[in-house]
Amino acid sequence: MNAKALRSTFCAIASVALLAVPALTQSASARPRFHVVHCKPGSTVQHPCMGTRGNDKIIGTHGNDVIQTNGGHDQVITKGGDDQVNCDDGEDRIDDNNGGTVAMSNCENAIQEYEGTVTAIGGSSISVQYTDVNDPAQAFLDANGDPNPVTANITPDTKFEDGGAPAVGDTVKLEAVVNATDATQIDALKVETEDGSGED
Ligand SMILES: [Ca+2]
Ligand SMILES: [Ca+2]
Repeated sequence: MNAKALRSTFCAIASVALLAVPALTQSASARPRFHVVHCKPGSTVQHPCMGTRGNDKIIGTHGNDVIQTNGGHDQVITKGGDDQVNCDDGEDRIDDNNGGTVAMSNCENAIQEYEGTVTAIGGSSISVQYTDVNDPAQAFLDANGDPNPVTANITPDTKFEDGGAPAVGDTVKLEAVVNATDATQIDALKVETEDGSGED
């Protein structure tokens, strides 16, 4: 191979490398802000399905899973079966969207969801007569005498979506966490007013 051929070979390789660089940069910037963790069947207490230290979407199997969230704000989808979810620091959302039971430990900061009708609202609290709740909400209710309506504190961090604060009689989805200093109280994180148009 003479010098000219060598140079043209080098140029060809260099152009390929230059073309490849923008593609790599693009895929790195399109990375999602949370990690998706797919659990493998057969997780145990000794070998749980482990989230990362950051924010994860942890997807269980249809069977029994033992899931460790491992810090961060995680969304856990247990997918049925009899599951055990061990929470760590951070607010975790736990959805059991296919029946079965979910035992939770250390999940005080799991995000509770209540869907129902506003029975009272003021500057410092909102009460909701619920018809549907998620597992963390049910665990809180069980530990506090099953109040219905349930009352949540409105804090400076409470977000009102879809047109601001609701009125008495509105259908809402309330998301709340246990109060940091009083475990018998919950703080509203987000109140979403349902528009009643059948959108679901
Ligand atoms: Ca995590
Ligand atoms: Ca499961």
